[in-house]
Amino acid sequence: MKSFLLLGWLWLLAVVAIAQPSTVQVGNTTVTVTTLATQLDTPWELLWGPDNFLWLTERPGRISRINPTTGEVALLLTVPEVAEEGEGGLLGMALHPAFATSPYVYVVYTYLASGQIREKLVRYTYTGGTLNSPVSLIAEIPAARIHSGSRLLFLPDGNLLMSTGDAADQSTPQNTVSLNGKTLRLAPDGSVPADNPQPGQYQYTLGHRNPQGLALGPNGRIYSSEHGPDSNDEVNLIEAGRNYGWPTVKGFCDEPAEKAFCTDKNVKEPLFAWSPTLAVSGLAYYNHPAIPEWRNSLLLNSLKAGQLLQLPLQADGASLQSQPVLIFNRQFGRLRAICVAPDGRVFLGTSNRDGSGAGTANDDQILMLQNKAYVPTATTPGTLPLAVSVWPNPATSQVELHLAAPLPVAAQVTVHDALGRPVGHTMLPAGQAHAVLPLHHLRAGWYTVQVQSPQQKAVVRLTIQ
Ligand SMILES: [Ca+2]
Ligand SMILES: [Ca+2]
Repeated sequence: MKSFLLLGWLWLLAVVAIAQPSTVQVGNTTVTVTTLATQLDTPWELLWGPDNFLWLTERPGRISRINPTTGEVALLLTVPEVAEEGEGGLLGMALHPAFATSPYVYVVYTYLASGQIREKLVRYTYTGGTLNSPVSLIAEIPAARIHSGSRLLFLPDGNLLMSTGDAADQSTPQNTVSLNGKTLRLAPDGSVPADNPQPGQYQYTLGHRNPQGLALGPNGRIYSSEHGPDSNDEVNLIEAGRNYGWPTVKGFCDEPAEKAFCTDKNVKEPLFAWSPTLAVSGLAYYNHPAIPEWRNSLLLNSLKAGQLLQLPLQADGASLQSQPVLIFNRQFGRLRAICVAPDGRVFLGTSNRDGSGAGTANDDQILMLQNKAYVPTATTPGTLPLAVSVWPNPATSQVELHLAAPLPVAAQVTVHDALGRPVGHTMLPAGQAHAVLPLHHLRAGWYTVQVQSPQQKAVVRLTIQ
């Protein structure tokens, strides 16, 4: 009876601890951590969708949308073929960048073929609130209970990156015929882009062990995290055609046996390496004014160490500016999934039910990090709403912008893509209420057009076909 009561109290304390937001101090900024969703199982990928919902994979095979305000989790599909063997299961996910007109959802998972663990990349179509018409783009990739990767990331050029692990076979990463231990680059239809480093091959980089994070930075820079063996977890800058060393090289080219290989194979050294290892995982790029201390930084989760780290980048993004900065240290257990919302909030997924963690009644959880004191420009007191329309909408090669009345001062017109990145800019002169914006350089998809003067602002949604 006593132990029952004690357990009851512990449970209550755990719920209270979860329900109340905690804070972490980041320089001058107080970041509030709130639990958005609970009782998930090993969230693996977390994305901010163009529908302003979070998109989630859970390793047993579920794909869901999460309302970022209420935390309601709406299941879209349980992928029937997923085999959650060891560290495998449903892993990375990416949404087509022109989702409004090409509503494709890409997922990578492990499955069983004749009793063997394999990995495949599958494209679903999002229609009618569910996922239909699976098309297998790359299948029969050797996999294992460990080291199967795998993250997906769309590049600014419209192609898709997929990272793969060595599948516990160290002969694969340096074998250019094998799809394992690589970063693969493919067109959205699964074909090999004509400008890949090796003609006719998916291979974009080689020499990887077990990639667990993939993120896009400014100027198209690509960052990846991967697990080392007993030492040398790495964060790498991914460059076309480069060799990342595994299994001959661990971390930097600093041992005699590594140096000759590094010279011979033009090995790209990591931006940073951790020994002992942390089990680095989800990786994201942050550059929002909401948490100014994190601007131009990578945010990196870790499983074993349970840490969230900030990796400040140099202005050109090619190296780190300083040592990693510790943000969380085991407060939430194992951390894996991460994404940054266009409004500067950060969402994290715990990974306490992945077989290596303890797990509480609320695990796994989605955590929301935000600076509640941040006031975005759009609602700054004194900024008045502006009446703006765009025509046609959807548009193709250009769009006409109309203000209800001309402004006494010049206004900035900025087009942002679905992820909040500026992709076009023009100036609307004082006294003018009409402008034509060229769109031919933009891909089909969802965008916003922002018009801003010192006192007034408007944001309208634009679809490009
Ligand atoms: Ca390496
Ligand atoms: Ca080394």
